[in-house]
Amino acid sequence: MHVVEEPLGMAKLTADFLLERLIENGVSRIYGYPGDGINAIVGALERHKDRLDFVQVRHEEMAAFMACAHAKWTGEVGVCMATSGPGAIHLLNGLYDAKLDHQPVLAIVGQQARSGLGGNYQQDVDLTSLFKDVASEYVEQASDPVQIRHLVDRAHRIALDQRNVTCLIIPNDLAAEPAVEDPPREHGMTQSSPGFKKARVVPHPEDLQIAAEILNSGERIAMLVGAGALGATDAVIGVAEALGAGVAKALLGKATVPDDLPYVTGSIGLLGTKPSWTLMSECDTLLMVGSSFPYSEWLPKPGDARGVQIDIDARMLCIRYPMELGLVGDAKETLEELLPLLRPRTDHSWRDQIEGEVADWWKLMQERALLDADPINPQRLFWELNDVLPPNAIISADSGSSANWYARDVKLGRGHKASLSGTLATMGPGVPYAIAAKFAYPDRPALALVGDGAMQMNGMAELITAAKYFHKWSDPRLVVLVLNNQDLNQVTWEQRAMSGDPKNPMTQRIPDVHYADFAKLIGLDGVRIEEPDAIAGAWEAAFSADRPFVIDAVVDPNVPPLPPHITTAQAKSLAKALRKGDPDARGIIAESFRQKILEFLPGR
Ligand SMILES: Cc1ncc(C[n+]2csc(CCOP(=O)(O)OP(=O)(O)O)c2C)c(N)n1
Ligand SMILES: [Mg+2]
Repeated sequence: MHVVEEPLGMAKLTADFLLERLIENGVSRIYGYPGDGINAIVGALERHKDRLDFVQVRHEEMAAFMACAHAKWTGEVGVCMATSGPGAIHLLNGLYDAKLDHQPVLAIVGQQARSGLGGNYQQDVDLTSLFKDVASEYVEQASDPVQIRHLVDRAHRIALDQRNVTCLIIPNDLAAEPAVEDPPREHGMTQSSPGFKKARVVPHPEDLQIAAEILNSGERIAMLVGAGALGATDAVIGVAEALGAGVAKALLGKATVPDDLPYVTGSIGLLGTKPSWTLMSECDTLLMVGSSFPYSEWLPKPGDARGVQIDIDARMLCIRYPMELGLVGDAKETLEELLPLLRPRTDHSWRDQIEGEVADWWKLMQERALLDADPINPQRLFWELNDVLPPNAIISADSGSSANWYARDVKLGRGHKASLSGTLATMGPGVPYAIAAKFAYPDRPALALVGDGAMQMNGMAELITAAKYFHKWSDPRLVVLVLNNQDLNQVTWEQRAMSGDPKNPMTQRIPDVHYADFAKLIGLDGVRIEEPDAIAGAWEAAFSADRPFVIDAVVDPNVPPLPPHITTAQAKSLAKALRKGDPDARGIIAESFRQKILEFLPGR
């Protein structure tokens, strides 16, 4: 340990230096929750509040979701902070959300005093082991104040470079010790500095040439773009137009290209569209960019298409489809270098076929959305949203049926940002992601599309955070749409279609809560709607409100959020579930007929 000569009262604490070093690394906001494991850091936050924002959440998991969302919305490192033991444990699910979606997040957690560690002391949890998996790139427990400088520099840089979670564990007694800002220049010391500049990563010219040859020899090209292509809108469009390709979007890449382009087939997979299914099953060449879309059964049959993949991370290459060529590269830069090598098409028949299917699909979406249901057809909420969605809105969805309708019905434009928990697919990020959007861009409207289960799990509590802070946002609009179906609907449907089990009310039904009344109770605004004619007025009110606004929409749980292509096995399971006494069988059959779902069933 290092003896610091200054008298204790005058010395800068390690906690102060920790925050200063974060600031020096570019951090301007921490999402967190206090506790005595981080007492000294909490004290130091007050001394640095002019340069470092602290956002107090209701639950540490929400702080981690917000840090993840901060990274998604801004590209910067999201930082969250929690106390030792229980606080640290609460962070985990949000950190896994970041890890699985490849987001740079730094978690700072407290720990018991070094003197008590290993002594079965209160709240003494082996945090290094606990975080070893989620923060596999870098997790370190400080044992000497002199480490703080390089721990912060490295945790921040590694998070950015690896697009992953890092974690610093700071024992509470250490944080209260005098800071050591400059390690002595002697053996055993390390002299670090902050800073990170992204590299320009492009494949070798000869490999781009091979990619171009494969793509040029194809006649029916499908592109699949994901989160890695989010900054590459024009490059994706340029390549798609040169190749006469259709473009499908993985869910995390929904904002990559605007939905009003006639050859954009929209989402893919279980939550996807029929044109994306056609695109993948009939293409002869697949170009996949910045996506780790997991479900290989929605990609071409192996052998049916030649494949080229571009990803910044070689670990994500060639794991979903047997690609002929996997290129390590940044999406935008690589596509820009590829473009001049591509042979522009003269035959437009493939593009015409895809565009025709896309146009028909949008018509079907509108038809389905406007059909009656009991009482509100959830699709209609999402369809009508398209008329009022501000062009600069930031949109989050949750895991549940909302993800289906978000994926299929919502039309995004160039100005939108949009995300959800793509790979972990956890419930609960909808509201915290929207709150993080408001802190990152206080002048832009945010919208969360969530189920009533997620709302009860954590969304309601986190509305309290919105109520606490909205006066700080120059544009106070944060809209939360709650799909009040009194059901854990997505799973109810999965049980029917995958296991052949009818809805089990004991596990699936959830209480009716008046979410808009709750919003009003805590100083926000909202409306409960129980009929389709009220939808337009509710959106209007929400987007012209002077504070966060909750739309509690009572929707029909029997509108099937089924995939655009149903296998025989799924259809049989569904039929079995309905025969086995599903309490909602009648409503489901009626809705399925109306929604023209049955036309997709095999044998029809
Ligand atoms: C933390 C967590 N628990 C459970 C699940 C499994 N799950 C996925 S969607 C879902 C239902 C969500 O219900 P709700 O929020 O009401 O949305 P709905 O599908 O009814 O619209 C459940 C239980 C999950 N993804 N994450
Ligand atoms: Mg629900």
